[in-house]
Amino acid sequence: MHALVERLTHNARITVLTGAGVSAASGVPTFRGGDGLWKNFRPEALATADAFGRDPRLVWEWYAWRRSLIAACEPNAAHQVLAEWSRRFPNFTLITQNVDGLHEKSGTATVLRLHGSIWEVRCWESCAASPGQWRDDRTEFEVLPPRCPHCGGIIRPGVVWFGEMLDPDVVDAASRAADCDIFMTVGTSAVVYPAAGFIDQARKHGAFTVEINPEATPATSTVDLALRGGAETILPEIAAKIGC
Ligand code: BV8
Repeated sequence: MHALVERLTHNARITVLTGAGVSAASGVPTFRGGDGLWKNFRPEALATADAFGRDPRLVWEWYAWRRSLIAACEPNAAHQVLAEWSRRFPNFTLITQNVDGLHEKSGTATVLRLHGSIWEVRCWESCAASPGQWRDDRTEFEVLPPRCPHCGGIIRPGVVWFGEMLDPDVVDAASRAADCDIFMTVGTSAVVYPAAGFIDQARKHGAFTVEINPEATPATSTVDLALRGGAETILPEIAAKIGC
């Protein structure tokens, strides 16, 4: 831990990549943890355009379930420390795979959302009248799948599904942020790409790489420091040692 603390200086370029584990202590189910299953469907089976095309009602039931669950969750100590660091460190970047919006809710200045937001939607037909993507905070829906207010067709969640391209501007910004002094990967199983690839990019840039996770991942053997435990415990410990 000391090797990390001594490097967390005011002007250090610090980049943090987060996954579902950072929201676990808030009560948000992770993807691959035992709690990630919904009606025995593996998330990967539902989070695809094919699954939506086949049965948009089923996929929307899953997203409505997740929305109602996430709406009742509050940011935890891990989110709060990262929000504080986003204010204190001038060269701080947060990259997240999470679509739950808890980093934003905890006041994190800038969040690079690799996989979109569960609180945004867009028209499945991409009708001309509809804006690209728009905010939609509903947790209750009169009808499923919900309708596009512009064309009467159906809308889809504003997330990036498996097999779909990520927003190239967000990927570019994340790649630039991987060129940093300290790169921390927090609460991710490091199996989904291109997200997991940023850990290696940072290492190749010579960053001091750190993993925070109660379990080992494919990234564990590649990082300079692996801290075993919950993000909601370890991040406040680090914050206490650096005084912020
Ligand atoms: C694409 C949004 C290109 C939806 C998500 C290279 C190699 C292999 C495969 C691929 C590759 N490149 C592309 C692929 C295919 C695929 C992929 O990576 N597949 C994997 C499964 C092998 N990638 C894609 O499809 C991506 N698109 O590549 O497009 C392309 C090119 C041409 C043409 C078309 C396309 C799109 C990927 C994005 C998919 N969308 N989410 C939604 O949320 O509904 S991914 C989703 O799953 C999450 O966003 C997240 O990214 C991932 C889950 O991972 P984690 O967040 O890490 O969560 P997980 O549950 O797995 O782990 C939790 C961890 O936390 C555990 O390690 C646990 O120990 C730890 N933990 C638990 N408690 C705590 C904790 N840690 C700390 N504190 C705690 N308290």
